[in-house]
Amino acid sequence: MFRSKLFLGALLACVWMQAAAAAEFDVRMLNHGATGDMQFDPQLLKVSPGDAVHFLAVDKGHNVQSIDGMIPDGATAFSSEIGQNLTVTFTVPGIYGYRCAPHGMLGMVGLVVVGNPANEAAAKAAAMPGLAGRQFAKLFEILDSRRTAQK
Ligand SMILES: [Cu+2]
Repeated sequence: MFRSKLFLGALLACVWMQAAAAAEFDVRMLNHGATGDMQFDPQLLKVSPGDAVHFLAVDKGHNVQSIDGMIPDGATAFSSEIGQNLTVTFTVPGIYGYRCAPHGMLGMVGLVVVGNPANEAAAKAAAMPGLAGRQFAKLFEILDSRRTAQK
């Protein structure tokens, strides 16, 4: 009896710690970003499974939506209304590519990396063409360079 109570206590402590450890991040939708017009800020964000990301419609006329083939298996696609905030809690590890529907083709895209990006090759292959594809290529390069720097 004592042992089962101890076990339950330990279990509850774990659940509580996980809840407490979940972090929150902001990604802003902007008309004028740090390196150009129509950008998410930050464009590349690394989080841990269970963390929440608030996509904030700071400037109107934008939205955020995941791109088919650029999210891990088992993850739920997400999409916001134009000009609305959206909070996404990322539970499934992997890379998530997303875009603004009106401006994705102009390069208004971004990546959220949740824990281990096991679907990186698939996400790269599914990236959009044109300016969006070039932007994604840049973000994947930054991701690579950070990984190299950590070694
Ligand atoms: Cu936009």
